[in-house]
Amino acid sequence: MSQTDGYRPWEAPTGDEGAYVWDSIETYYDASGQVENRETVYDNGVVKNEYYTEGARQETVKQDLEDSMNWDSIVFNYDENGNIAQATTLYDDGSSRNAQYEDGTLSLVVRMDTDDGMGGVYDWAAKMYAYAPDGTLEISATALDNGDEIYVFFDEDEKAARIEKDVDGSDPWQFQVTEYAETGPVVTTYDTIDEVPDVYADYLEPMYAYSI
Ligand SMILES: [Ca+2]
Ligand SMILES: [Ca+2]
Ligand SMILES: [Ca+2]
Repeated sequence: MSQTDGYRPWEAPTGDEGAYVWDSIETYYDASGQVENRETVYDNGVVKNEYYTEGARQETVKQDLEDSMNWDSIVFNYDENGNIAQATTLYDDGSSRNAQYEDGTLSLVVRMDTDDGMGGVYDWAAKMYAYAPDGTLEISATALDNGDEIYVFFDEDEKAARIEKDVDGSDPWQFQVTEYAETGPVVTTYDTIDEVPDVYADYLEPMYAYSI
């Protein structure tokens, strides 16, 4: 998330109504004069509240009060250096996205489908994306509504392997491993996790273990 959707108070123009996307900015200070809370109201009805403790940014909450965005709220949390540590989005369709960061770099994203007891909005229940320290996608995992799980391993952003775990018993194997070799995909099936090569098996944990 960039800061281009908002302007700092000292950037606030005067006598230039309507030229900026925000409607009002109010800043509150603690007894020692440090910023405690800043509330920005945008023209589209989005309200952003930034909270500070002893001058350090703690949390930012954005709310889509006039329903002009496809989400309802986004909450950002920060680490001790002021870098973004976590961002949680609740979408209008009831699904959610939680992004976790290490030293300000995206490390993990967990998407959860709407929990309405009827399968939700999508044909999956949860998705996970794990990123390498350099920011490239390493593994994605999807838990389908039928229980089956699909893992995709990436190598420098290229799809390297796909593993399907049969949970609903519709397939004669438990694991189907597709490796994308230069000569074309190579498919191998396994009956138990013990037969799956360690390079993959080590990551085939129940994906909920990755979520917070
Ligand atoms: Ca909305
Ligand atoms: Ca679903
Ligand atoms: Ca299946």
